[in-house]
Amino acid sequence: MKVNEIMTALEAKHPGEKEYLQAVREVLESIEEVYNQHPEFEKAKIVERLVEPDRIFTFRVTWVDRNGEVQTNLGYRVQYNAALGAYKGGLRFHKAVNVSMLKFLGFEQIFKNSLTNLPLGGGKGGSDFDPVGKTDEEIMRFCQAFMYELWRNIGPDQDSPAGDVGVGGREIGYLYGAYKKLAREHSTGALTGKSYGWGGSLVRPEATGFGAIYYVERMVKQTGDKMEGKRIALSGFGNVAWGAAIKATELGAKVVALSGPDGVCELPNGIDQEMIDYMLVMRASNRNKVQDMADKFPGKAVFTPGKKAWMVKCDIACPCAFQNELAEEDAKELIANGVKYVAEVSNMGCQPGAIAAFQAAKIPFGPGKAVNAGGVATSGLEICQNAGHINWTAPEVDQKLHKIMNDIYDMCVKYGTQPDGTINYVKGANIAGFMRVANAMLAQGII
Ligand code: 2IT
Repeated sequence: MKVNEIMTALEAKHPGEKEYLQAVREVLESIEEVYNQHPEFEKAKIVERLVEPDRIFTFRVTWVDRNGEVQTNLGYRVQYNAALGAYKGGLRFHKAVNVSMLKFLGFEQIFKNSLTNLPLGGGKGGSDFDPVGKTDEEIMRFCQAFMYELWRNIGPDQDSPAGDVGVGGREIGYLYGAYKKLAREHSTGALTGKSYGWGGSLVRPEATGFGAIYYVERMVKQTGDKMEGKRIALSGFGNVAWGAAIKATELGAKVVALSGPDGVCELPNGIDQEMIDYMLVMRASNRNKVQDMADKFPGKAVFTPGKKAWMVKCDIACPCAFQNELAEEDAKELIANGVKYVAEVSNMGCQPGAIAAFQAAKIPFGPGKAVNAGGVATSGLEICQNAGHINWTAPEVDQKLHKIMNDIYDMCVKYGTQPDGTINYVKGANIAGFMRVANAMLAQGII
């Protein structure tokens, strides 16, 4: 396999699909050396097969807004790779959603799901529906209209969507209600991120953030350092940042920044329980403004419009919002301000130039597909509970999540340790994730 040749062919075949091409390039560059040591991979054309989704559904979603106006959006589901299990991955509702974005997310999901060591294939879906400013009724009507189309293509042994940006517990509730009515069965494993009481798992809401901080804790300990007293900057204020804020605070770190599309809130004394709870209120309001935190807690949160979380002095930086949200110039600013560790919690949250800058400065950098895998891992645990008609306690789920994150971290170290002793977590995660999928594809034949 020669990365440049494959990329040139892919660019010709998928012109303009920037995010998808970016995600593929990163993986191929990481695995090139190992891949070329396995002629059986080359013979079975594993990479050529892996970069193309098994199938993509695109569908029209028509619904009626609060003014009685008919609205039409596009809905998608990318079923990427099922070598390890039924397709699994979130649904993203955001105005910028398109096929390229969902292909990049679906591609990343294959490797992330593989890292969890659970039987999960890779998929992703969503819509260009913009939840910002929508009423609860509008969200419900949209979710129902979306499920009119999607329901035939999902199920616990087929494809099991979950939440992502713009899709949380409320949306999963409306989506599941519609699914159940259309499918005429209570097939709980068809969606994850459900509420506790009707198939949801305890700790699933917190899991992405908790898992990320478990991974960060290992990165910190690896250097002989500790979490206590570390200043941590988080971008976003949604579900992922919320879980990360809880766990980081519990481990003695200080959350010094949260951000939104409108600017940053600096938290000079860290975050307290009341503020953590308020993050959920902010998310449910659909206003998408982090300034609301400063308005609610004057003095404890200081808002600056237009400023990014990366301009705040910190020891640990964790992008938790959106892809490519941390650019090379942000990385340079963080490095100049003394950042010690960077962990991507959002999928592909850092631009390639930013990752290169951190690695050149020898700052440990954890890639999204490993750092944020606790979310989908706990979705896998939710499916296990659904299949067995059981509910694990919160400590039981948390313990399993913690073990999965530790195992992922160990695999990243195993495959990512370089001859000079440094750890390239990006390479480690990509190789570890790839090997499991590639071996499954080999065993299952040319299909
Ligand atoms: O990016 C992700 O891993 C998710 N949005 C969660 C996927 C899942 O199926 O829980």
